[in-house]
Amino acid sequence: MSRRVSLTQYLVEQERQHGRIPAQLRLLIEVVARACKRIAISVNKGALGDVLGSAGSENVQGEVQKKLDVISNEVLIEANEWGGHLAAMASEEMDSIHGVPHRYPQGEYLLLFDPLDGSSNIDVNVSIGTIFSVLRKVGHARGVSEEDFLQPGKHQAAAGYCVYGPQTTLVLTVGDGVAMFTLDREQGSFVLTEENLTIPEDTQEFAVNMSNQRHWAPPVVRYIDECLAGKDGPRGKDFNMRWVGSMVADVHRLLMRGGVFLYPWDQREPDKPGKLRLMYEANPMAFLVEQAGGLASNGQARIMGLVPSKLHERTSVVLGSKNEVERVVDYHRSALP
Ligand code: P6P
Repeated sequence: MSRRVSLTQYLVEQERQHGRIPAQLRLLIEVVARACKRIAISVNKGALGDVLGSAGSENVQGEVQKKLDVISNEVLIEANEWGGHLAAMASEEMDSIHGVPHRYPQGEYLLLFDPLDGSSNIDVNVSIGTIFSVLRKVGHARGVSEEDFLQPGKHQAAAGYCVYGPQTTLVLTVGDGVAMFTLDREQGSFVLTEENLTIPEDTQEFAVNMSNQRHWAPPVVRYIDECLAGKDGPRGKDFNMRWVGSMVADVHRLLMRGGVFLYPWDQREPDKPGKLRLMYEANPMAFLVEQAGGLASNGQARIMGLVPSKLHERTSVVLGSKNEVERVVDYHRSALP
């Protein structure tokens, strides 16, 4: 079997051929990938290591932190502080940004992450993952503030996730398509297993938490009802449903075989635009999905066009196969007064 291309070789060749991965960004991606390998080791310990259960604390979202949430966050912080590629980091698990300590050189990038997405699945051995987004620090003033992070997703320099499932898989974009790397545990490195991932424009599979159905806005009720009506309904075809409860796992599936993922606004907390976080869940996934030929919307507007007003802002999410997302957006548009 021919030798597989490692993540390092892929990044070096991308830089040589396309000049899209400056040295600092290449280092950032390699450091994040190495951190994901360390997180995978902790995740894979399960009951054999002191890593399951609650950490006995809450995060800024008011959610109970799992031990692995805290461990994963610390792994990413420690791995990224010293390399000179970052100015600061932001995490779902931290109230405010984390500047690179002054004893280390400052870099030009900002790193945002959900260190372990899908925490409710940790203790029941269902796939979870790390999501990350990379922005450039605008301006050259020394020091960094939360305002430096408040950029629309279309300004991302890179985005990706690592899913800790039957395989440990890193999926990455730097704005030139989507590549997938699988962890070769014998070598201890990520190797290229898919390049130019493409999402089919049509699908017969949707992902949504159906238990929220009575709370949705009419356009989402209409879209899902038509999917459920199947071939005898207005869509003229049957649909399948999947809901893992880990965005990483649900998005990975639709990147691999098509599908549409929805976490829409609902009336339970009408002032909240949605459950998922814009900057370190929706934006990185939207970048990957768009780079794979799909669409990512909040129901009315392109997710990557949204200008955030605060770090932990939430959004409604509809993303995946182009023609399905367009249909959901059309239903929202035709429901307007
Ligand atoms: P629910 C995990 O907590 C998460 O943020 C996403 O990964 C996932 O898609 C969603 O929430 C699941 O939410 O309400 O179905 O538990």
